[in-house]
Order: sequence, then structure tokens, then C-alpha cells
Amino acid sequence: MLKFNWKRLGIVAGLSLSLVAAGCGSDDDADTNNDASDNAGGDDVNYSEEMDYSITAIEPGAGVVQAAEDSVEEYGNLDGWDVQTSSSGAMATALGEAIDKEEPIVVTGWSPHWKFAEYDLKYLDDPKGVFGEAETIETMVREGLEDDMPEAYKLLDQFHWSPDDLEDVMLEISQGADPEEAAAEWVEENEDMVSEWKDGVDEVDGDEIELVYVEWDTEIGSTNVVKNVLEDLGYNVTITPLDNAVMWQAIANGEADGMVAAWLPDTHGDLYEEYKDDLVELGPNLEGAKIGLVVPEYMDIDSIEDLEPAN
Ligand code: PBE
Repeated sequence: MLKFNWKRLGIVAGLSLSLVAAGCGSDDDADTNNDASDNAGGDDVNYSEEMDYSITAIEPGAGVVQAAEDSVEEYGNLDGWDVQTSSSGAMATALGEAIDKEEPIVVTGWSPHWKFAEYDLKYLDDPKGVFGEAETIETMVREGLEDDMPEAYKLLDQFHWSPDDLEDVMLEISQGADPEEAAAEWVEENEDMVSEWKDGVDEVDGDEIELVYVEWDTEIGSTNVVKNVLEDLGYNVTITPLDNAVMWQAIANGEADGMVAAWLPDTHGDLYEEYKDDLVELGPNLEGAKIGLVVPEYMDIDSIEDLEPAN
């Protein structure tokens, strides 16, 4: 299904305007061009000052926010920086607005994520390794699920896909599709993979199951896809958005049945240590995830160490 994409239109329109300007040769004095890269090196205004020494973050409780706070502690050059929490949606909006104006911005980013398909972005190098290496996203269920709901257990155990698959679903949602519809469409278009997940899983008759997740773009996509497949098997599925720590707790104390949103080993490492003895691990559902500080490609810096202290 093709949804109209206002954001992309905005960028294309912005781009063609500047091409027109360049083509007319109206830009005689080279310096009227307010390209953010003019500020590289920080002679007059530096990026860091323009950004108000602020990292645009997401929900408090996200592992990537904690890692950003750790990076401020660990990198001397981030002295005096702020990690501004908000929501994943607000972060994406701020990123889009900065890119429209070609202004500098540093966000707490992660992959897979539609923003890499939508914009030219890069991770800043992290020589101190604060954001960890490649991660897996894992599936966790409550104790007893295998006995109570063997079919759902088996489906959740066999659920496995790639970053590209998840990014397809996320991109549709970011372009305005309803998450349930985007999930249904992906499931319809990927019958072969979905039938592997359902291999040997019998249908049920309206049994109730509850999955928990956090409203991060990745988890909205994956949780809706799993919901769709469970419904197709005859389950009555509730998906409940929670804060990160509460999501882990709900599985550990058996209030919810499962989640497909555990980022390991680092991003949710603390929560995993806290709850691992009280839940059942079904292993990775996706390999090749990553978190870090992300900036637009047009910014002329490559490393966290290129940012400048506030004081
Ligand atoms: N995220 C997306 C989460 C995990 C999934 C990277 C925003 C986090 O930082 O906890």
C-alpha cells in the first residue's frame, strides 16, 4: 500500500529549491549559503554550541538513554552536556526538523530503524565503547507458558527475522500506516518466512494471551507482527505498552505472557541481570541491532570525541 509521505515531499521540495537557487547563480557571495558544514572546526560558532550542548534523547528508561548519560560521564569533552529525554516520536520529529534546516543535531539512535532509510545519517564513533557492540533482540516469556500455552510458546520460540524485515514494517508505520495494518501487510507479503514460524504450531480457539512492549519504533513493529500471526492461529491477543523496566518486571512476575523486545547483551543488560532467574529466555529473534549517538551525514564530525565541552 502506498501512503503519501509528507516528510519526504518536504525534503525533496527543499532540495529542489536549493538546486534552483544554485542553478540561477544567485548565490554569488559564497558565504550566504547557510550550510551547517560551514561551521565545522568551530571557528565562529561550533556545532556543540549550536546544539546547546544537548543530546536529543527518547523515553527515560531506555537503555540508549542510560548509555548516553554514561557517555557524558565518560567522555571528558562532553563535560556540561545534557541528555534531553522526551519520546521516540519527539526525537524523530526533532531530527526531521533539524535536517530540513540542515542544522546540527545529535540523537540517541538505534538500528534497525526507518530513519536510516529516510535520511542520510551516521553513527558517531564511540572509541570508549560506551554504547557496546552489535546486539541481538531476544524473546522472553513468563515461566509456565510452555505448559499453559504450548502453541504460543512454540510460535514465539520460532519467531526470527532480519533487520531489513523489521525496517520494512517500521518504514510503513513512519509513513503513516496504522501499525496493525502495516504488520498485516508484511505478514501477507512474507508467507514463506511466517510459515516457518508457524511450523508444527496447531491452531487454538480464542485463548487469551498478553504481550508487553515499549512504544519504540522497533518494538511497535515487531510486537504487531507477532500479534498478527498469533491471531491468525486463533489467539485473542492483547498488546500492552509499558515502560522498559515495567515490561521486564511483568514477564518476571508472570503478569504478562511474553515480549520480543529484550536488547542484549548491553542495552538491557541491567534489567536482564535483575530478572533473568524469573523468566524463560527463547533466544534472539533478530541479530545485528545496534545503539549509539547518531547525526546527519552533513555534519562534519565522525566521533563522539569531536563534540566540544560546554565549559
Ligand atoms: N531502543 C529501542 C531501546 C531498545 C529498543 C534502542 C530505543 C532502548 O534503548 O532500550
